[in-house]
Amino acid sequence: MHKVVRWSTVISLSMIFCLTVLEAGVLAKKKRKRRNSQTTVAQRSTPSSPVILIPTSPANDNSVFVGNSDSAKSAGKKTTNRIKSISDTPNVTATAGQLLISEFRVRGPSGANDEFIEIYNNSGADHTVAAVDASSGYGVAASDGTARCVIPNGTVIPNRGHYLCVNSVAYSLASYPAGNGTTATGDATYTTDIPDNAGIAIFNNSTGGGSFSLANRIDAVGSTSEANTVYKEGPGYPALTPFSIDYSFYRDNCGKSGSITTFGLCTINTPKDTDNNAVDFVFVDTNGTSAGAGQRLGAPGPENLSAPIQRVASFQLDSLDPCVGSASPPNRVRDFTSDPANNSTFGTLDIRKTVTNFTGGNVTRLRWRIIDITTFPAPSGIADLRPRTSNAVVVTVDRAPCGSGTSNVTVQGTTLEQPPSQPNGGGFNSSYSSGTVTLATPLANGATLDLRFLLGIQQTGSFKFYVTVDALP
Ligand SMILES: [Ca+2]
Ligand SMILES: [Ca+2]
Ligand SMILES: [Ca+2]
Repeated sequence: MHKVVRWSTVISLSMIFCLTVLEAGVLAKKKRKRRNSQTTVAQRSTPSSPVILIPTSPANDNSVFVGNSDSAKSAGKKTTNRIKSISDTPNVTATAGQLLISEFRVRGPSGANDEFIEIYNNSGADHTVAAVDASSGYGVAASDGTARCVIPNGTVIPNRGHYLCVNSVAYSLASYPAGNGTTATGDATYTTDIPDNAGIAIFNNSTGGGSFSLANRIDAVGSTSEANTVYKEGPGYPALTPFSIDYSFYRDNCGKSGSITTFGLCTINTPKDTDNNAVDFVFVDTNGTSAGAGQRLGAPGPENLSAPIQRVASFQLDSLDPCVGSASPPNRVRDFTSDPANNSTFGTLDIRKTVTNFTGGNVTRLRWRIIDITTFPAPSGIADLRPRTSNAVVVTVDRAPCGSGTSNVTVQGTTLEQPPSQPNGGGFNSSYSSGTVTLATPLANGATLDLRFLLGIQQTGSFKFYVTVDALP
């Protein structure tokens, strides 16, 4: 039903690339020392209105990205030097907003039981689960008042880490990549269907009954058709027509509520919780289906305890070739070859970057999450981009000191992570893996990786593309 693929018009491309606050400096003062990039951010001219269209070459590079030099480096040092406390403090029960339902669905291609509920640690520190009462942990319940999962007392959810609760009757995303040799299997499972559009909440206890109350609620999400206000925040997300599609609702982690047409930097890079489900959650599916809660191409990305963790502050993303602008080859390459079979009717946009690890230690797993993009169904004048898998290429670059000779470097490809199958290409909330970073071949602290992000173009126009980085030591 609802086919996504509609190739339209022509215009060209321009872009915004992103991650946190990053590469902003590159735009305004690309040849200045990295040290200055952070301060440049505020001064740089952001495309709050659609960028000027240029017919043949993508100009107006507003690439933003992850990590910034000084902050990244200092973050790495702090990590290295931190002395762990040896005092034995009691675990403290999570309060409202410290854990979030960060992504979920209550139906999928395998039917009504193809469900998952992802919990995110938003507390700013590792969290050890400790029920407020004598019960066994935190209950994750649907609005029928029945717990589907309990996160057991003593479970440690790392800062910015996740816990995944799945319906084992029909959950279909267990093979989505997670950590090293692990996939997105449930940390806990259940077998009782959650009705379409029913609310879900996490409580500070698993006692249930009257203990599943507003006062004991840590977070909730429900639709406009959910009657029990304990199980939603605000009026609720727009109720869905229950199609069995590969969809999810995930929390906005850019600050634009999933808008395809809003340009400018992302204002956040972690899940948003304003206690208003209608603006905090973004609906995506792999066909760009209109199901009642907004329409945008994208993919579910369930994350469990083993999944890599967002480390934007500990990486720096620079242009592959620092001696030319980030919108110019070899940093950005526009290929006009039409390739409809690969969602590239108007060719491709190839973005090349150099990432530096400032985590303070080895990185053994690296992936990139798309938090903002122009994609289907973009209106005329705005690019419809389709993230796709790429292979390694050898590229000639100039590097500091500029003008004193070139060298050839291998730019590693990135893999669009599946399942779910993304025959139309990736979109919002899809992820790319840097497959050369592994346990056997880690990226050392201070080391760099040259990599590329390949985007098919189904409609030309102004564009934006922002990612965050997830990593494991
Ligand atoms: Ca269901
Ligand atoms: Ca909340
Ligand atoms: Ca997720």
